[in-house]
Amino acid sequence: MPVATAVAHPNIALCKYWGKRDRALNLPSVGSLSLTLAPFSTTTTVEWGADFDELVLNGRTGTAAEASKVFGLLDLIDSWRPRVRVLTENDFPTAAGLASSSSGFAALALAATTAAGQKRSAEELSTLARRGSGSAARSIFGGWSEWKLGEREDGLDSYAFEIAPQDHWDVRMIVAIFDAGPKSISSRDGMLHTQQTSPYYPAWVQSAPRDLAEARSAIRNRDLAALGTVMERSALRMHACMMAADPAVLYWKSGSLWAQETVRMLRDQGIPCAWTMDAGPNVKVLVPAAHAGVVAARLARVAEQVHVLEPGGPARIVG
Ligand code: 2P0
Repeated sequence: MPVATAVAHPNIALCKYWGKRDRALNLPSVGSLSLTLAPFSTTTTVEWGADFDELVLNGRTGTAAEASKVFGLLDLIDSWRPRVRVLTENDFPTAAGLASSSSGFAALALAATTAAGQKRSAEELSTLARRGSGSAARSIFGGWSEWKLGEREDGLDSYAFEIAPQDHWDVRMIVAIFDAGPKSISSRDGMLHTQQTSPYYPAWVQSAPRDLAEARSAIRNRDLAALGTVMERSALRMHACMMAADPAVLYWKSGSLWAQETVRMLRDQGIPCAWTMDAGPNVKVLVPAAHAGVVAARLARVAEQVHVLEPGGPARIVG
């Protein structure tokens, strides 16, 4: 029976994806840009041919909603597929705003196509992973990647590409966890609700292209001050847009604000660093590797957990 195992790393967006122009094809309303991070990873094994469709996620049977997303993606790979067994493990908290769906669907797309005997290009894998979860399009690549908005109605030009490789810039992303539990509202529901009810949504969509252009250039120049300005602006605008939804989508907790203030204070003391936040209260801080220890120690005074992550490699087959 054909079996393949793939590993992928999660990514954290520096220019955020929030909102869809096509829900069925999972096409975004804005382009986005991210850093893929190690050592956090998802390892997924796909057995292409089993007695029944089975999803085991971190040692438990997947819920009906999880199974429908996973097997839905496998149907796109082969509509005449056999029954399939999927075993997937995250070595970090699931659904805590740490982008577990990004590594999860990237690993699934690669493991499943390999087990099915299909050879796909990185672009094709990214397009496929996007159908499972938007942010997964970016985790096919290591280092710094951008997910193109695309123009086509069929979405075939909406995939990610590498802006700069894993070893381009010696930075760290420090993840300060203030709540490792599942989020109050999923990204998928939160973004749909924001799109449908926030009066700021059109402004968010309009402002995104400039952020992307500035972030690309800051990454190429390894300019953390310039990148920091863009990443904080993108995160603040995304959250402002959510907060203006009706009712508000509010992921922040008191620790989130404390971490943001701490980053500003460290910057005033001459340490280059910048924060971002996703669909959860946890704060991620980008910092040159040489300053990571100081920043992590400061965040550890209040955060429940602090993880120091480094640029990771692309999704890959390991067995
Ligand atoms: C991002 N997030 O760019 C943004 C920022 C969260 C905040 O992508 O509906 O799980 O599966 O495409 O990719 C999280 O949303 O949403 C996300 P779907 P996804 O990383």
